Amino acid sequence: MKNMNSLRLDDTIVAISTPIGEGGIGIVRLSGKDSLKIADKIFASKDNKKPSKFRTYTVHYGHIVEKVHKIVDEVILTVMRAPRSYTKEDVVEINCHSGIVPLKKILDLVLMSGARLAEPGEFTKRAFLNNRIDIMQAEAVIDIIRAKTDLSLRAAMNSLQGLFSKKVHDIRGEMLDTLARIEASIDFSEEADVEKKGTITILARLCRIEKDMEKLISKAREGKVLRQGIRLVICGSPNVGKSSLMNAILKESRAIVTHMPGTTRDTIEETANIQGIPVVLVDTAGIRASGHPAEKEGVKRSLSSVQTADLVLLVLDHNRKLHRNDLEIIDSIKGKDDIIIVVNKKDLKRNIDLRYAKKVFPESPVIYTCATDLSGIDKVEDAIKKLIFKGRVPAADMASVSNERQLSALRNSLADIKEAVGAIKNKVSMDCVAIYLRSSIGTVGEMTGHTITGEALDRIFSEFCIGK
Ligand SMILES: Nc1nc2c(ncn2[C@@H]2O[C@H](COP(=O)(O)OP(=O)(O)OP(=O)(O)O)[C@@H](O)[C@H]2O)c(=O)[nH]1
Ligand SMILES: [Mg+2]
Repeated sequence: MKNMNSLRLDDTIVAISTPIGEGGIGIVRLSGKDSLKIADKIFASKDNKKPSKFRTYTVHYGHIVEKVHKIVDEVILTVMRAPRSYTKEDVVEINCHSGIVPLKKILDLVLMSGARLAEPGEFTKRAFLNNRIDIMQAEAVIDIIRAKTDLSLRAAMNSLQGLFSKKVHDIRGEMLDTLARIEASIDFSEEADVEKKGTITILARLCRIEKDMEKLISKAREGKVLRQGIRLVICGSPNVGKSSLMNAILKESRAIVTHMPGTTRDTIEETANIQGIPVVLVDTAGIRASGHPAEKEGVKRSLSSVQTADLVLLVLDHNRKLHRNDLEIIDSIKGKDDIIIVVNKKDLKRNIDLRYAKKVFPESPVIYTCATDLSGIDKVEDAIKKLIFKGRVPAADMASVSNERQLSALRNSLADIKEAVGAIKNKVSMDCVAIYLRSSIGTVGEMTGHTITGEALDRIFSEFCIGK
């Protein structure tokens, strides 16, 4: 079995915790009950003191030695004793010279002295299994490592500090209380009057839980954006200025721009930081009927990337009447939610009539831009932010990150709460309400880690890098 070790806590793990390559320092990290004993075997200092005698959170200069006197590297060793360490176990960190040779050598020595190579994310997994952090905080650690913008980073830090998970725990607590009440009412309610009162209170509680969950889900959706970013596809007829807009938003000339229609033939992706939100911009080939096979393929790719977009910039030319190509594009993206209409080349004379586009997308903002002198680009950015957060820009200190797993657990859990509310309103038996509520509690438990399976844990931690 692949992850036989993954739930064991009785052995000592080790990994190189810094990226491999030529850098200033490299760190080899150990965690587990034998960490200090192993360090004793390989660390030598002038005063002959052994790491197992070091006080916690102290730093010591010395050498890593192989077979009594052969010096491997000059190091600084840090001891962090259980339970006040990253994993809640005894942790030893060896700061050595970076570079693959000394790092690998020290790692091998530690392995030969009785440690086991850590799996990716296993240090963080131990912090979870030893109850220092919950699963949402563990996931936040990945997010901190991968944060693409300042706002993403701050949000991930908030998650790590437990702001988001506290809300989820609170809701779960409410659910458990309510379940207890329901169970009591099933057992004891003899008198009709008492039963009716009890039902009203339970209904009120469930409705409050439902509201709280809805709020949390909208926050989680914003959190998912901060974590993963959104895909914004720029589409339109040839030559309207799509690539110029992409470059303007990126503030660099990434995509080739020429006066020839049909310049872009493949989709180009680049990540931008738009007011703190990581946005993957996708420039596409202008959509038109073409006989050229490369262009035809480009058009096909444009249409399919529009389907996977979170947000679409529909680019039109201020200087030109709506053309058959434009109309076809408008019809092909009909029904997508988040569309921003960008009327580019506003520096040129107005020939466009927007009535049709406005009729098809009555909710969409219309923004006039000139990609060549950058005017209006900031308005496009504002519109993107507004659409993503539905008008409510997340306050940096409130935002937290969340991922698809958390979001879908919240949604499933809410669905059960809604069933429970419906069951009470339809006077279905309390037993049935309890079943829905139990199921909902189980799903929330997957988020907090109360009812998570070993397999799900492995999936979460497999996202980590080695040594974290
Ligand atoms: N006057 C004016 N010209 C612009 C503006 N934006 C782009 N252009 C010019 O329009 C031409 C086409 O621009 P591109 O950005 O290549 O257009 P595109 O939509 O990517 O075109 P394809 O890749 O062929 O589909 C270039 O000559 C640009 O310099 C603008 O706002 N005003
Ligand atoms: Mg182009």
